[in-house]
Amino acid sequence: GNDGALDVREAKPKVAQPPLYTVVLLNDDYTPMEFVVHVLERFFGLDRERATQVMLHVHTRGKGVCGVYTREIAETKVAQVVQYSRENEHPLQCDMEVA
Ligand code: TYC
Repeated sequence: GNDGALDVREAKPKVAQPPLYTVVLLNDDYTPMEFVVHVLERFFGLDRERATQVMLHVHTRGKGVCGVYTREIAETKVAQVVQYSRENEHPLQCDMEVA
């Protein structure tokens, strides 16, 4: 402190970090594996190898991470996956959690 004056020597950057959200897929007994792989490629930009890994993780463990995003992007991804799945008559569930 130098008597309340702005002191660049003590100024630390304080940049607000937006809260992040993990978008997850949930397993079910009916959605075809190939459809889940396609969703992971189409909406989350995964290549086929990584999409297959994530799909198999969800299939065996019940839940898996698609990606981590700010709130508005995560909300959009969830809505897109749910709409696309219903259009194709699959019960696939997608949700978001605070990261
Ligand atoms: N369990 C599904 C099946 O056996 C495959 C599946 C994987 C479904 C991941 C949903 O999020 C999911 N056809």
